[in-house]
Amino acid sequence: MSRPRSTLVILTLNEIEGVTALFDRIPLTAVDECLVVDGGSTDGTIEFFRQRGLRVVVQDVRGRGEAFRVAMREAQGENLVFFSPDGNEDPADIPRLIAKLDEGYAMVIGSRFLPGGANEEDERRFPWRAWANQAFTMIANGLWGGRLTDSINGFRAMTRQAFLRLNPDGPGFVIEYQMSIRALKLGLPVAEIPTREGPRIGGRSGARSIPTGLLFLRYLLREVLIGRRFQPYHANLS
Ligand SMILES: Nc1nc2c(ncn2[C@@H]2O[C@H](COP(=O)(O)OP(=O)(O)OP(=O)(O)O)[C@@H](O)[C@H]2O)c(=O)[nH]1
Ligand SMILES: [Mg+2]
Repeated sequence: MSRPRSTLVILTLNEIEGVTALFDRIPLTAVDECLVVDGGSTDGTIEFFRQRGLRVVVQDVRGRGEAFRVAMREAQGENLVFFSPDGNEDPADIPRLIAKLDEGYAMVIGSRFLPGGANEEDERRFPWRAWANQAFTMIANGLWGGRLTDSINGFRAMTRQAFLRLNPDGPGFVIEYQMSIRALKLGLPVAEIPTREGPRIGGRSGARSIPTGLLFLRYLLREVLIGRRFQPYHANLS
């Protein structure tokens, strides 16, 4: 059985305001499959998508890290794009991420720090968060020989094969950083394209700065200690 070429994975937890504002701009026709992975919304987000005929998988275990693992099991496409409809990401960039993947990259990350990119929310409201982000990226580049500018951004696309090889097992918001680090460890071809992060549309941020920063430090140390001793995800590796 041949797989669909591309899957758009929409990640949500109580994101009804963003979803309502952005839904019509999500380029569903640019992908072959669309899957919503929801962390247990109680604000109507799940019903919103189901009413529009989209498949929604509700997580048994909460957290953004777990959402990626659900996508690893459920998404069928050869290429996967992850999109968070909270206002931070521009749906118009979805086809640009896919197009870059088609050039032969294993992973394409939306970067807020490349020329042409922007990090409006953090620059205005949380400048220290932008500095911390860049420090974590510099550390990953230094330790594993990368040239990334935004290793932690969630707006990204990757091939199914790359995703399964990275087999991210981290919790919460460290999952993207872990995937970037592992891609560098394996020497996978990773590209970035500039993306502009706009302000949150509504709802609430799930990422609290200090606990998230400490989680990053813990998982950075763990990745240093385990080196390349992480196994590809086997169940679906085909
Ligand atoms: N499936 C799923 N999605 C989640 C979960 N937690 C957060 N999300 C979604 O992931 C996206 C990013 O979460 P945010 O809380 O905005 O994190 P952030 O972008 O780092 O923080 P802000 O700067 O405040 O926007 C949003 O679309 C959330 O709805 C979860 O447990 N499961
Ligand atoms: Mg956000």
